[in-house]
Amino acid sequence: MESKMKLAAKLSILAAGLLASQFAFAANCSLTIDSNDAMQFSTDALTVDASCSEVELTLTHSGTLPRNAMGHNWVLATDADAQAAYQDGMQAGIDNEYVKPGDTRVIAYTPVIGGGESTTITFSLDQLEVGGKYTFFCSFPGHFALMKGQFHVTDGG
Ligand SMILES: [Cu+2]
Repeated sequence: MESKMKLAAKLSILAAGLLASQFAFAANCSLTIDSNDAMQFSTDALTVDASCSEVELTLTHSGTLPRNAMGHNWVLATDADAQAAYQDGMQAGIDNEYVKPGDTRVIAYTPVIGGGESTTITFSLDQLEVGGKYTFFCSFPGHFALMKGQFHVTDGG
């Protein structure tokens, strides 16, 4: 009798865990990407579901170099706009997080962080289309060549 109850309790915990993980998986609205002292992002592709009302993105920097030497940010633009937004961002300087103030080509961006730091932003997918061509990149001067990737919006529903 006692063991049956224990089993039932275990099963219900397992079921709750499965439900929670399936829910989190279905709505892929939370992203984490790491950066390092070797001028690299941890991935070259990120995917979110179009049903996300907001995307939460966390950028971490697992290196040790300071923000002004090996700082990284995460900037999102269309493939077509990315290069120009990067060029203008570099010019804007670190005080502007290497993003031109008011740049409408920039869909979302994080501040520039140094080694050991992390930053989290949330942004809406209102401006983005399923299957659109989007590039994420770091706009720290000289980093664009190595630090970029594709951002996909999928219709998982
Ligand atoms: Cu960088």
